[in-house]
Parts: sequence; structure tokens; C-alpha cells
Amino acid sequence: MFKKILIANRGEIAVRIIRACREMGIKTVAVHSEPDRNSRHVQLADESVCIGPGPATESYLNIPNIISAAEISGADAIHPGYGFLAENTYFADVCESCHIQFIGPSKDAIERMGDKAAARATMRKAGVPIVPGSDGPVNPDDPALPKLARKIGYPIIVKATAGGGGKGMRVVENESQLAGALQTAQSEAKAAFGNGDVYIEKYIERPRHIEFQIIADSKGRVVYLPERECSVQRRHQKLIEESPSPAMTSSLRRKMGKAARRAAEAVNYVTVGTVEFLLDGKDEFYFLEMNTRIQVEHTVTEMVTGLDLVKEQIRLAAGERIDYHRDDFPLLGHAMEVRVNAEDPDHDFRPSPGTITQLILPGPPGVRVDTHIYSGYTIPTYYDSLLAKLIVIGENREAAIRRMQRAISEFVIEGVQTTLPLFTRIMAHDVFRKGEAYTDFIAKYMTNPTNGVKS
Ligand code: MV4
Repeated sequence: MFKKILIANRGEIAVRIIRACREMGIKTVAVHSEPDRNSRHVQLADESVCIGPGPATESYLNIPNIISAAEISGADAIHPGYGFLAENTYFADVCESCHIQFIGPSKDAIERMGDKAAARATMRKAGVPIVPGSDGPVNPDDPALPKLARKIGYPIIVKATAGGGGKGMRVVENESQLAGALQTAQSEAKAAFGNGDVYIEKYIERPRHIEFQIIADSKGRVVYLPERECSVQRRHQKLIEESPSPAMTSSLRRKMGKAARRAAEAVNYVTVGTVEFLLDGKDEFYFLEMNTRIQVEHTVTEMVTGLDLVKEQIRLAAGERIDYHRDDFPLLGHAMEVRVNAEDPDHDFRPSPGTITQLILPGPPGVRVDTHIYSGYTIPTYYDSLLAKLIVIGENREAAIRRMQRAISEFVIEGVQTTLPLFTRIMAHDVFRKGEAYTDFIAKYMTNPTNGVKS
């Protein structure tokens, strides 16, 4: 097992990883930018190293500085958290050359899942259902393209091969829009990723976003865990995640779980990962992408399984094996998470930076808060606005919603605007309570184009 882990991240996830390390008897090294010097993760770690000024490109994305920090402190592994360098194959490669264990899958697995068109091809070969679409990137000047689009059937969606998370996507309703959409998607992709390759897929209307956490060891054993549903999103930012999905049955779970396992096996995946699917109204599901990192919403899976996924990730990265073989993981209840951001939901979610003047956390039973904030903490303007994840578990979905309402009513954050009031409204909304919130829920029921939320 590792003796000392450097955490190449900040915020709540750095705190979460440090806690896991401490319970495992592993020493921790925090890295931080200049404005983050008073951060909770710096206070909690055994050691800390400043890696640069505020802008992430000069600190949390600064590979030479992070590797130097690991070498100076004698860390034998680096945990990248999520975001920043978590899915950067170059970083994983540099770690390997410096004989520092990257806590995540191989750079080959990251790479094969990072190219979304290549991932589709891998999945098709592995027998994982994919959305009907092009075989690999398309050439916009190919005269056969309109015919292919017609065969797939409109509406179609143009996606960037280097994309993911919604960037560089364009929905095309009919043939007259095709050429224009390809052009725009290509130049957006080129600008955002330095790679203008695009591919096309049938557009699935009103899908649910369902994802499966998988855990895999270096002996080739892959276990899937109960699904998470993350359909409530805004501009591709998840707002609420829950497990199980209100749309799931045990037979569909088995089918999708096995597909998720095949996806992981196809790239010799090791550690923890997530296979994302779209689920349509007819229980047809399609592979979307695979995330090769620990995710923000791993917590809801921890609540319903009792596993500690960060400890599992560290154990598996150290070469340990999965010693249980359960595919039908028993559900310990229904878990739900809301992401509390320093944003004003009444004004188009504009960032609300500032100092936390008062903080009162909600308490048990069945409530968990993952956060790095404290009373007196000033939120730096450089990074994402996640302040806390509020997670609850109840014996069923109705009990979880009531517990979430109770927890939100106890939660006090003063000094900045937060998304907590939005969640009060969502928890009371009929469509959400019925489990019928799809990816269009926020746009449809919670905002209007001029000034944000209607009640
Ligand atoms: C789609 C889709 C419909 N049909 N692909 C959005 C993020 C990226 N991972 C893929 N996304 C989508 N891909 C096909 N063929 C709809 C979305 C989508 C979406 C997916 C999950 C959660 C929220 C979403 C919001 C808008 C669009």
C-alpha cells in the first residue's frame, strides 16, 4: 500500500480524499494555489506545497510543479480527484515515467475513452448498445452524408470526438440544417479542443441520464454497482443525482449493469469508473461515454451500498483485488444528492463570490455533507462554484425527498447566494416528486428566459 499520497486537487474532493487516506493510515500532501492557502484541504493534510498563483493553468494544471511537489515530499502516488488533470493522458504518462502511481486507470484506457467516436467503435465491438450513427468521424464535404443522416433518421445530433459533457454539440432537425450544423460544430470543437473532428448520432428525445459505477481490479474482475440517475441538469451541469433511478427495474438494472461491465472489460479498466447511458421512454438504453475518474456524485452510490469508493480506488490502484463478487448489490435505501453552488438561481445562476459569514450544517439521521467551506472562508473566484454536496438516504424515494427537505431547511449559509432555495422548489415540484424529471426539467419548469426562476 502507498505510504504517502499527493492530492492534485482542491475543494470538497481534496478533503474527501484526505479523509480516506487518514483512515487508511496513508500520509497526505496537499497542493494549493496562492489564493487557496487558507483552504480546508491544506489544513487537513499532513503536509502542503504551494504550486502557483490563482489561475488553474498556473497551479492545479501545472504538471511540472505538481510532479516537483510529489518528488520533494516523497509521495509515492498522486490522486487527481475530478476535473483538472483527472483525465489527462499526458499527466498519467508523466506520473508513470517519474515512478509515481497515478490513482486511476491506465493512460491507454483514458485515451480510448477520451475520443468519443473511437469509444463508440470499441463499445460496438464489445456488444454494448450505442446510438445509431456514423462509424467514426464524418467528412462534412462527403456527398454521401445527407444519405447517411436520412438513414439514421432526423433529428440527429452532431458531436465532437474530443467533446463530452455537452460541448460542441448541435441538434439537426432536417437536411437543410445539416451543412450549417456540421460547420458550427466543427469550428466550436476546433476552438474548444484543438480538434475539429465531429460524428453524428440519432438524437434521442427526452432521455434520462443513467450511469453505472463500476469497480475493477488488475486481475480483470469487474463489478457493477446500482445505477445513479443524473437527469436533472442545467447546461450540462448536474444539479441532483439519485440512486436508484425512479425509472429502474431489477431486470433492466441487470441488463444495463452487464453492459457497463462489458464496457470496462473492453478497455482493461482498473480502479473506479462510470459508464453513462441514455435511457429512452421504451427502456432502450445507449452507451454515451465513460468517465475514467471518481465523480462528484460517487457519494450517492456510497450511501446505497455502504462502500467507500475512494478507499476502493486507492486499494485497486495499489494492485489489491476485489474480494467480493456481488453484482446484485443490495440497496440500503434511496439516496439523493443536491449540489450547493455559490450561484444565484434567481439571476441565471450568476456566480456569487464572497465570504461565508455564517455556516450551520444539517444533521443526522441519514444526512451527509461533503464540503470544504467554513465560517469565515472566502471563496476564490478562479475555480468552480461548488460549495457543498448535501446527500441524504431514506428508506424509499419519498422518505429521501422529505429528509432532503428537512436537511435543506436546517442548512444555513450566509454571505453568498446559493442554489439551496432552488432545491426547495424542486423537491416540492410535482413532476420531480413523480420521478418524471428528464434532462429538460430545469429549462422547462425552473427558469424563464428573462429572469430566472418562477415559483
Ligand atoms: C445525446 C442526447 C440525445 N441523443 N445524444 C449531453 C452531454 C453529453 N454527454 C451527451 N449529451 C447528450 N447526448 C443523443 N444521441 C442528449 C444529450 C443531452 C443530455 C444528456 C444527458 C444529460 C443531460 C443532457 C442535456 C442535454 C442533452
